[in-house]
Amino acid sequence: STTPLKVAVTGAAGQIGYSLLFRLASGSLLGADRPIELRLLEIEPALKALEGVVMELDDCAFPTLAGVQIGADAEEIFDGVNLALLVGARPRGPGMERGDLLSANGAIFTAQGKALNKVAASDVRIGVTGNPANTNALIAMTNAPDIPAERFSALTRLDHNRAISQLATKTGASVTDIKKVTIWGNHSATQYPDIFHAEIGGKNAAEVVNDRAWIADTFIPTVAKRGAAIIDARGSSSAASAASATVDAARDWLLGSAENDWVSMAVRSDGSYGVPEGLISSFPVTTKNGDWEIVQGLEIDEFSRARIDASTAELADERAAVTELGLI
Ligand code: NAX
Repeated sequence: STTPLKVAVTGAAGQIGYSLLFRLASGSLLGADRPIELRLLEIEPALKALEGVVMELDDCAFPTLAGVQIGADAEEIFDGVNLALLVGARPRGPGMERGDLLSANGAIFTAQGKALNKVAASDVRIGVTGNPANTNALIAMTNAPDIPAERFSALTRLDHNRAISQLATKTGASVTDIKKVTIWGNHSATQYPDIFHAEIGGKNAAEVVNDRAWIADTFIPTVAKRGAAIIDARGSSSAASAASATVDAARDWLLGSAENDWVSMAVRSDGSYGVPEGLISSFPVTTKNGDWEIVQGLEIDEFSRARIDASTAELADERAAVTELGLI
């Protein structure tokens, strides 16, 4: 199609935005033949910086970039969008309690959910990157009653990609040989990166690794705490890798996941694998034509069960907290 895909990005002047916009505009999402129109949302004080970013986008003369609109009004920016990437969020400031963080973000994601509900295109897909991503997605979804719940997802693709990379390094395999890695639960330190169903060159990954202690004591914590390690080394949180994962997730959602593989996406639980219904929790999913389906029938042993339960219990706590705050 030559009709531009209208893609909204929130928090567009932030550090993820500085990488994400250029990837989107250069054709990483749908290829070089499909034009893209960017709709960039920021808060008032960041609009001047965003104008600078748009000057740079102009200066790239991207053939795929059909237009850019910026603003601070969600209803104007989300008007007719086919894809909304909700990246902007309120970071935890000094002395901020978890409740403060949830209410600050609740204000953002209730308003954006309502605006999307009102003005987005009927085929809209919404991906939430801004933290706490799962619960922000739950808030936006609940505040957009006319948009089907399965159009909302939160990003765990960065964790998924991190898991693939760690596994490749450990085994000497190339990343393209590694399939069927799963991130379960929350995009937080409680997440469970699962390689018991993963494959390396067609063989079971856990058997190839053949080192339970490495899985439990090195692999899982390295993936789950990678964000903190990046902050420690770089002095700021993951940005280019988060942008890259945001593009990967949106591309696979719209165009479909690879044959004989799956991806990790945090989506509304239907109760599969004992994950409480209604939580936005990460699952192994296949995607096709803009729809996702949770991979069924995987055997979950005690080791995995305990870790999935711990992460989904944290999500249930977050849901209880935002329910109490009246955000959903
Ligand atoms: P920055 O602080 O650099 O940028 C965030 C931007 O959002 C700012 O420019 C701010 O003005 C804007 N913003 C705030 N409220 C807004 C609103 N109501 N409407 C529109 N824009 C608004 O953060 P950055 O490093 O870009 O990270 C963005 C979010 O991604 C954070 O919440 C971060 O925690 C989260 N991350 C999520 C990851 C994931 O895998 N799900 C990984 C990377 C990242 O940590």
